[in-house]
Amino acid sequence: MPADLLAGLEPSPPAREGLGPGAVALRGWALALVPALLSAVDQVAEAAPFRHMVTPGGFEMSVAMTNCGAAGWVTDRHGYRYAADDPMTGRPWPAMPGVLRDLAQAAAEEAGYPGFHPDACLVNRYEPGARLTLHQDRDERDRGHPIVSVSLGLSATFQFGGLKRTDPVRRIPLAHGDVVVWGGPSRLFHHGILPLKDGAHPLLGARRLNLTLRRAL
Ligand code: MD3
Ligand code: FE
Repeated sequence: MPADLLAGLEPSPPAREGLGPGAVALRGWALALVPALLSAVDQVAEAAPFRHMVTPGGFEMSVAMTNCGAAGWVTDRHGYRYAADDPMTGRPWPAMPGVLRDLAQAAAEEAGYPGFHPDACLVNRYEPGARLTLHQDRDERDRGHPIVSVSLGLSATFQFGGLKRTDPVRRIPLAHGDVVVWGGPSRLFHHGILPLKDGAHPLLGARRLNLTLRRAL
């Protein structure tokens, strides 16, 4: 059957895909903005380089991180927290580029969370083997605000559990251009990223970037 006839019969992929209570995937939503997003990340990393932070337990994270916005997420031997200054440079984190702020606000609205104004963006950089063990995001002051995530580069397997660490975990692929809005009950669900598999993305090579836009303060 010709493709145009099939297109008339088959529903196009849904714009909004529910992943859990209050969690909405907008697949490919950031694709048109990729060049602007990548140059925004380059500009941020020039002022605040990617680095491997140390957990309170003394382990160096396999994911390299930087931040932009009024506050940035940091970890060291003293704990996890948001800080106004980059501990590596002693200067404030670079300002949040408008393209990030606007994308996050529009995605949150599309997912049913109008009036989202992020003040922090954590940028995670994965190379093959890098992973993020199951955790909750609970360092933000008001966890009633959603978090917007944007995935770029190599695909990763996201683990999505529940409120309890021992709740069953689903595996969900996150691909280049995918935007997910995590609000409601899902906002406090455990989640992680399995070790990144080797590969070559046409734009990013053997890398994955994940941007999370947050209301931290
Ligand atoms: C569900 N980042 O930075 S993005 C993190 O791909 C983090 O780098 C992962 O977990 C990454 O904290 C996952 C998807 C994501 C981000 C934040 C969440 C899912 C979330 C917060 C609450 C619930
Ligand atoms: Fe997280």
